[in-house]
Amino acid sequence: LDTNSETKERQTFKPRRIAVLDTGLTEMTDQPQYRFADNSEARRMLPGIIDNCVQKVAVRPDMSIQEKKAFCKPRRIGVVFSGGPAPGGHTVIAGLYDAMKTNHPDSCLYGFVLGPDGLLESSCVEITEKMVDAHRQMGGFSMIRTGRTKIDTSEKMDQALKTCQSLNLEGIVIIGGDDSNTNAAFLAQHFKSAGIHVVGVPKTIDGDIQVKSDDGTCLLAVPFGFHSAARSFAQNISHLASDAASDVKYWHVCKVMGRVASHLTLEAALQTHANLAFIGEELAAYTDEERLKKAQETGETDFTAFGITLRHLSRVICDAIVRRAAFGKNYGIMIIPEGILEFINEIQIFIIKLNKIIADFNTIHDLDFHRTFPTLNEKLDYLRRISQGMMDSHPFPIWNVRDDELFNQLPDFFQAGLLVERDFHGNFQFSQVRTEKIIMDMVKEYLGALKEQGRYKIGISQSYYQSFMRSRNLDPDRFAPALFNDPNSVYLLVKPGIMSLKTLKQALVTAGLLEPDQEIPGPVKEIFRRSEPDFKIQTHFYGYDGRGCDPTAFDCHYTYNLGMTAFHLMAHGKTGQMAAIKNLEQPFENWEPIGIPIARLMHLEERKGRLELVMEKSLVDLSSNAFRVFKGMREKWLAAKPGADHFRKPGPVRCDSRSAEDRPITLTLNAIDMR
Ligand code: FBP
Repeated sequence: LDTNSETKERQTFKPRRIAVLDTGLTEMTDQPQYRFADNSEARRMLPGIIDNCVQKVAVRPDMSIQEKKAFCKPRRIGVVFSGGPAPGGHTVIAGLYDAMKTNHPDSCLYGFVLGPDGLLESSCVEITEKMVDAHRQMGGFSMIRTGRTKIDTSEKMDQALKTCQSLNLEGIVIIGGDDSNTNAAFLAQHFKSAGIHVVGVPKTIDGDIQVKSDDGTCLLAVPFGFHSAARSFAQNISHLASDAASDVKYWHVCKVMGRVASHLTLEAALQTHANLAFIGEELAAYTDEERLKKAQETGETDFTAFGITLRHLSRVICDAIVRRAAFGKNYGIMIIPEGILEFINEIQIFIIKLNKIIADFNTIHDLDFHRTFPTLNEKLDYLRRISQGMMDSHPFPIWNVRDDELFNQLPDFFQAGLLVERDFHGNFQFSQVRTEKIIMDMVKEYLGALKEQGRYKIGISQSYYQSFMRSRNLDPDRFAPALFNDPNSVYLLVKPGIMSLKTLKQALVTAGLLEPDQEIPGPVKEIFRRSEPDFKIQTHFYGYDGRGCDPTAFDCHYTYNLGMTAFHLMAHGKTGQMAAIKNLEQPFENWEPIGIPIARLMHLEERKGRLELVMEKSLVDLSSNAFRVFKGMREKWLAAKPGADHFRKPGPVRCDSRSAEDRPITLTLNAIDMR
């Protein structure tokens, strides 16, 4: 690692310790008041951990010498990163390591290398103080690296158990997202009889692990990594905003990570005040009132009335572009969530159908779809054969001729994107699809039509027009009536309907401003040309860069205490629990370390064409304060009127709080009682 001053500052930075954890001597108490919906499948598959309660970590001041001896014994614990990196992972390990060593200096922490593969292949290293010190408060998961392998068969689970037993481990800590915590729950169940404990730690920049109990109490407001990644994205986007507002010639289209949920987009929008941002969950909730009405009148069911279509979305984007252009703003900042396609009905249907087709092919033929049909053409040919009823394996019309026709209308790169191989957990890999291209191609096409119709014009300010004409020795008032809609407004729209220089000439002649045999004066031609928009975009993907950034102060304090909480859960023999900190939205003094029973967070979800028991993702809540504030502000941020934009500059990511808000804006807003 490089040792510049920022690195040194990070390595020596001391995250705060929650007072309860700082004492080192704790007890756990069941918190049965926090209830969760009962899922029968979770009860069937995870009987050993389904009845776990929320755990509260409290100080145990009166530990007897005997109890203290039993509690403060040398321990052997394993730790594994699982899934994509998230800022703060190394600090979780530091918290866990420090808590173990404080508890007993002879304790050993083992890191499994390259994620769950390390557990399966018994590939691990003993984590030393030197390793921990070199990585404190540093981004990435480079200390022991990570992977996405799913431990989903009893053979793999036995293999993992063997590894833990051969190292004589008391338990393992799995630092991961929803799928990794799903893994943690199944491992906890499998390891239970062997007395090996499994504790999860909620990690993911996507922000989609959030837990509320049935009575609405927030137990986990945000996973770690979200604040840092969102801040990193927002900072980059705000730099683009400075550039865009300076050379005023580009629309910057920023695709922001978040496999499904749009939490990162919402946070980045609130941080930057970008001109346009889309929240996938809102698009899915859209209802086409007209279609609905028509369907009700005819008594027919029209499912297409629900959810926005790609075409409709492109129209909404065009509308914003045209409105800004009318005031001379032929530039802007747009944020699109990576997982937006998941919320577009027509695409989601394709994704689900293709998942099923691929899964069925793999099962029925015991082959791999992607290896069997390596090229796009071969895949398309297989789909065509299904649509024509030529495949016995699909006797029901999962992919009919109409699907095939629609699919074939999509551009090649998009077809290939929709057919991209699913990850180990059966997730569609949105990060590999050029979502922004498909949307922006449609936008460009429609803007072209609007330009032809004269509805997409660059507004020119009156003062600019006047000084321009005067600088060329022409009376500004002479041509204004033919060129502009409303000569009295500050910004003037070049008259709709004037599409070419030929029609401009006709308009000038009709208005009596030009003789038929006269040429249009050069400056008039020039100002007319300047009103012709040239829609230019730059696309950006904010993903891996923010995922690998260093943690903010919030994430440093948060993760260190998560690591310590994981230790205490383990030391008290808890299993199938996820370490969490309650009251993150409140001052640090109110933070409370707790354990959340993972099995109670599971539900059935479509994966690889079949229903699987997985931890439920938390999506953007459209009734949340954060979304409502965004909705209330977005017209202002669009700035489709005269005057400046409202871009906001979030500070850089630092490990002290000097320049970053001390927690995510969405978290702060959602905690306010707005009734
Ligand atoms: P986790 O769920 O593991 O935290 O990863 C989330 C994520 O960063 C998504 O935002 C993104 O779609 C995905 O990982 C990319 O995955 P990969 O590393 O496989 O390209």
